[in-house]
Order: sequence, then C-alpha cells, then structure tokens
Amino acid sequence: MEGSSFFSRLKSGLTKSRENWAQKMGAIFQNRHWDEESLDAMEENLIAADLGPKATQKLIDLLRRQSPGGAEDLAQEMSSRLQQAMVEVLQASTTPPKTLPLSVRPWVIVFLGVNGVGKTTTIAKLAAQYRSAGKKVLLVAADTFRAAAIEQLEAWAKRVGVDVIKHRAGADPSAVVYDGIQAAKSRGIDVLLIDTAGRLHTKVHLIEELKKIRRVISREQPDAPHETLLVLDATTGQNGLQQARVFKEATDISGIVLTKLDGTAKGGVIVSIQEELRVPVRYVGVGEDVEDLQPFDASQFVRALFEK
Ligand SMILES: Nc1nc2c(ncn2[C@@H]2O[C@H](COP(=O)(O)OP(=O)(O)O)[C@@H](O)[C@H]2O)c(=O)[nH]1
Ligand SMILES: [Mg+2]
Repeated sequence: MEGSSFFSRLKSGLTKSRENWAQKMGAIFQNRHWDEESLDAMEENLIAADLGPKATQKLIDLLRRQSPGGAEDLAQEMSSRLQQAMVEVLQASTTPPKTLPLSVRPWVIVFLGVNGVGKTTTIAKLAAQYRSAGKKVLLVAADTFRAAAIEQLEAWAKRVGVDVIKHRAGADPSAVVYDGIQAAKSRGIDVLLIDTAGRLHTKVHLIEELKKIRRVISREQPDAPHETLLVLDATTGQNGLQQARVFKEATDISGIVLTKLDGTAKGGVIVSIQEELRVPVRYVGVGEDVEDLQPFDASQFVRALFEK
C-alpha cells in the first residue's frame, strides 16, 4: 500500500468535510482581526463542525494564548495554527494501531458496535489487507442474531479468500468464538477477526454477552483479545458518542474504528470522539474499497481536512 495514493484516498474520502470546513473557516477571517470576536466565531463553527464542546474549548484555549503578531495573511496564519492545535489535541490521545509485525499468534481482534455501523465490512477490508501482507487470516461469525449477518460475512470471506468459522443463526456467540480460537490454533492462523452482534436492547444483556465472549477468549488464550475495536458510524455524529459510552461501560475498548467518513461533512467528529472517550481511533473508513480502511494518523487526517 503506497503512501501517496493512500493519502489521496483519505483526501477524497474527506471531500465533504473539507468543503464544509473551508467554507466555515473562510468566512470567519474575512475582514476580521485576531480578537475575541473572531475566536467566538471560530468556537461556534468548531461546535457546528461536530468537534464537541470539550475539544473545542481546548482548541480555543490553545489559540487564545497565541497572538499572530503582524501576520500578513491572517486567514492563512489562523488556519495553520488551528491545524497545529488539532493535531496536538488528536495526538494527545492517539497510539498507533498494533499492526504488523504481530508478536503473538493468533492475534485476536474483537469488533463491537451497533447494527449497520460497518463491522462486517471493516473486518473484510482488514482481512484483505492482512492477507495481502502475507498473513493467514480467519474470521469468526459471532453475530449469530440474524442469518443474513452470517451470510454476509461468508460472502465477504469468499471474495477476500479467507475462511469463516460459523454456527447456525441463533447459536451462542461464545460457542462460535470458542471454535474459532481452536481452529485458529490448529491451523496456525496469524490473525483472528471476530464479528459480533452489537444489539443494545438491554445494557445488562450486552454486558453479559460481551463478558462471556471475553471470558472464553482469555481462557483459551490468556493474553487475548489483543484488540477490542468499537466501530462507529461517522454519519451519526454525536449519537455515535452516546453508543460508545454504553459500550465503554460494558467492556474494555482498546480502540475505535470510525467508518463512513466519506458520507459526512462532519469529519470533525473524530476530534470529539477521542477527546470525550479517551480511546484512540485506530482506523478510519473513507469508502467502500478495501484500501479505504486506513490506520488513523492525526497529522495526515488534519492535513487532508485542510489542504486545498
Ligand atoms: N461509504 C462507506 N460505506 C461504508 C463504510 N464502511 C461500511 N460501509 C457500509 O455500511 C453498510 C453497513 O455495513 P456492515 O458492515 O454490514 O455493518 P455491520 O452491521 O456493523 O456489520 C454497508 O452497506 C457498507 O458497505 C465506509 O467507510 N464508507
Ligand atoms: Mg455485520
């Protein structure tokens, strides 16, 4: 996966957000000075761009401490300072995804999230990426709630060229997970990707099910799961945050996958997600292709949002 084409995909996926952003920020500095009034206007726009109150306050505080002096192009100066501040805020809670080389085998990743956020698609994309990096990948269909969910994972697996461990619809997810781990061990699998059903009809039920899955995994492999990734749909904006809080209460989340950034003008929500949850974003989804799932890199992301 070559770096520059990766970046252009990210940029093209963030087109709506970038245009929205440029329009908002451009308007602020026309005929304005660097003063409380322009900072207030910026604060309003950051909130409107879904950065959330906490992150916005942090950014405004960072900016308030700096005076641009006699900058010739005030808009440009303010924009580059805002860029720097955003990278700073994002990096403060970022750790790079634990990708290759993986130290243990099988490397176990559990995917959580409510229906429709993009879990299965993300698993397929990641499976394809690991596979093209020469890793042996196995999928586990632990979303047993609907038959269609199992079939969808199977269809993806076929396209990507990996196997799936599955049971019948309605089966106990933990039993599928158990079989998945056994199969991974006996087949010398490098990466085991576990798809779950993230239905939230009661929190107690969710907690119980996630606990059970976790218990089975760590009983079979004491250091696992190595990652528990919560998948969130960027187009749901602040609602995604609410879902995330419920999952975070239910279980340990090691990272976030933010999908469908290509479908929203509010890509800035990534800042509020990290800031509010204090859980690092590991991957971003910016389209339907396999290459449209990318490890999250704060400075690249911010550059893609600002760059014309
Ligand atoms: N545009 C876009 N669509 C996505 C992305 N990720 C997932 N999707 C779509 O979101 C829909 C739901 O995805 P799915 O993987 O079935 O969600 P699940 O219910 O969480 O397993 C599908 O139509 C996917 O193609 C993304 O990054 N960009
Ligand atoms: Mg699914």
